[in-house]
Amino acid sequence: MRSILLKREKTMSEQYNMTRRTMLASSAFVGALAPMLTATPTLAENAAANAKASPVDISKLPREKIELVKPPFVHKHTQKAQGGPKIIEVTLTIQEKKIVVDDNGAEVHAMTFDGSVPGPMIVVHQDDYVELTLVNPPTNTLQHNIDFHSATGALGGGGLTIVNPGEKTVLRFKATKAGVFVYHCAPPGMVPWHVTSGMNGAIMVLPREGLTDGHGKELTYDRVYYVGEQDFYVPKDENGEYKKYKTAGDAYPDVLEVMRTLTPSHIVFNGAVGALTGENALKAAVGERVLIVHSQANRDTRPHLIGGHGDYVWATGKFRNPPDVDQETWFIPGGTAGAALYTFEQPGIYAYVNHNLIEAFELGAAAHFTVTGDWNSDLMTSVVAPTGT
Ligand SMILES: [Cu+2]
Repeated sequence: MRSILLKREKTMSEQYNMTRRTMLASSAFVGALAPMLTATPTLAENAAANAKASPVDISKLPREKIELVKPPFVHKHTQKAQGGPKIIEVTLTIQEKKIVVDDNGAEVHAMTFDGSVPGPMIVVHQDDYVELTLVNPPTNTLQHNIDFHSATGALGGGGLTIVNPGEKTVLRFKATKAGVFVYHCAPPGMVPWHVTSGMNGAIMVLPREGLTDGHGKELTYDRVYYVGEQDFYVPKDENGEYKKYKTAGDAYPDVLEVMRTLTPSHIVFNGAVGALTGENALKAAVGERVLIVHSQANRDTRPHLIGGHGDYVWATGKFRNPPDVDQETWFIPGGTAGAALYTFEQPGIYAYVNHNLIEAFELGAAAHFTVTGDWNSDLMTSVVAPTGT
């Protein structure tokens, strides 16, 4: 028994790495994941074969090009679909870049879609086709791809989109399920490293008729914000200072060691501690209906709006389910995006947090809403101001 306990099983990453090396050496390989790994190119081949065998004539569908914007903002879109399904063209350019993730200068060699953590949110309607151009510029050093949780087949597109530096690829998938979904990089052997280096984002697939409460009532929003929660694993030196590295590759062995503790050094909203607080606070006005989309590609989270509520909440983000109403805190499992709709009723500064309060206040998972408007004394009033007894 003891020897079994001491003999650590190979991790998924190690098996992937071993298999990749073995595959490169063109020799036979063993391991529990071997069938899955050999299946990857087969999946890609199957997808290509199926596409040839039963072509879908979408040549007459209108095309629309979307210019993505940096989170927490979301590109212009209509809440109800106008006309029939379209082919929505979008481009994501992968950027490997060093970012600073807190006020003390802790650095992460981030991997990003379009330069931001999280990547931009894409909005389409159910049954639209998403035609994504994924660009890996020659200035990058690593192989990447993209797995859309909203897509069907070929590892969410991951099996068809592996791009080396200097390459690009175009993937088209049909958005058949309505909801908010995570997308993330998932290159063989390095999935969690890329995801926890910032390489994730979200897509919102709206029902063609827009959002409803599940009982026939239309739900619309005046503003939408995209909050991407990110756990980082920055190694420390013997003095407890965050270590700095020249490249992502240099950092990898130490980062992997921290990752295996499952103890993040930072848990932040939109790439850094304070990225959505103070001057960068999200804005709203009393009476405005605000949709907050919140994704976490790797770890569970529990959003809470201090002093407010989730009027309508799709905690796991899928719009064919009726939303929960009047929520205080909602649970979003790792690898999921959720959505909450709230009409602000009081002015002031609200903190929007991960209500593991240690993660919010000590590690960074907090944002602010600055809300303008008139105070409603019926909802709350100070009867006796704090005073000496
Ligand atoms: Cu990647």
